[in-house]
Amino acid sequence: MTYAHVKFVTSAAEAHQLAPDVGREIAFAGRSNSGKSTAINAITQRAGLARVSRTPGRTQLINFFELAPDRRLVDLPGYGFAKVPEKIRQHWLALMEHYFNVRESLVGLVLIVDSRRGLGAQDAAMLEWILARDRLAHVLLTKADKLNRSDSQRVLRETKAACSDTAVTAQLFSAHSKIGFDEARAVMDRWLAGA
Ligand SMILES: Nc1nc2c(ncn2[C@@H]2O[C@H](COP(=O)(O)OP(=O)(O)OP(=O)(O)O)[C@@H](O)[C@H]2O)c(=O)[nH]1
Ligand SMILES: [Mg+2]
Repeated sequence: MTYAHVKFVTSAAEAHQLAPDVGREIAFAGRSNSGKSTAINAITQRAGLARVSRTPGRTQLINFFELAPDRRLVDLPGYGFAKVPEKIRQHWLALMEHYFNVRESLVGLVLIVDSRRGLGAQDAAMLEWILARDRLAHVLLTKADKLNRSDSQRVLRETKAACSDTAVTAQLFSAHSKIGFDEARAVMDRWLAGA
């Protein structure tokens, strides 16, 4: 799969605005500020494709990007930001539930986890959600440049151990230090291959 021709398709704030549900797509989910948009930009080598925010919780839209005809990446709105008003939190929950329940083209979830935090309760709930729907999941432990080697290896080990009775895989990633791009693309290529 080549990522060079990626382009923005559409943003959805409401359930009826999702891109057509055809082909295969991979969703990126994670806490606010975990580095979802940055990871999409890094993997596709397109700075500024997905908007990177300094204000956590800013992306409240589902953003669709097309890699090739019927092959998409999806940037989901982040969770876990304490200052989000209850009304927005409820809207987020309803939109995510709808997306995961109806989306037939969804093949797998790339779960973005800040390596300094490790897997949290909401991340684990997200993995359970996706596994219950028989989809694949891969964890990117982002901002690995912020940890030394032994700490990053420990987080990777702990994450793998936490997922050991599932098919969930995990790796270290850093957009800033260009760590893990090829490994992430290899997983995504496998998921996107096929009819
Ligand atoms: N050091 C370092 N910082 C990173 C890395 N990836 C992302 N960041 C920083 O983390 C912050 C959040 O990145 P985003 O990509 O906007 O995170 P997000 O998960 O899309 O955030 P929301 O859309 O608000 O949920 C930004 O200030 C990024 O520059 C990385 O690999 N290393
Ligand atoms: Mg974002």
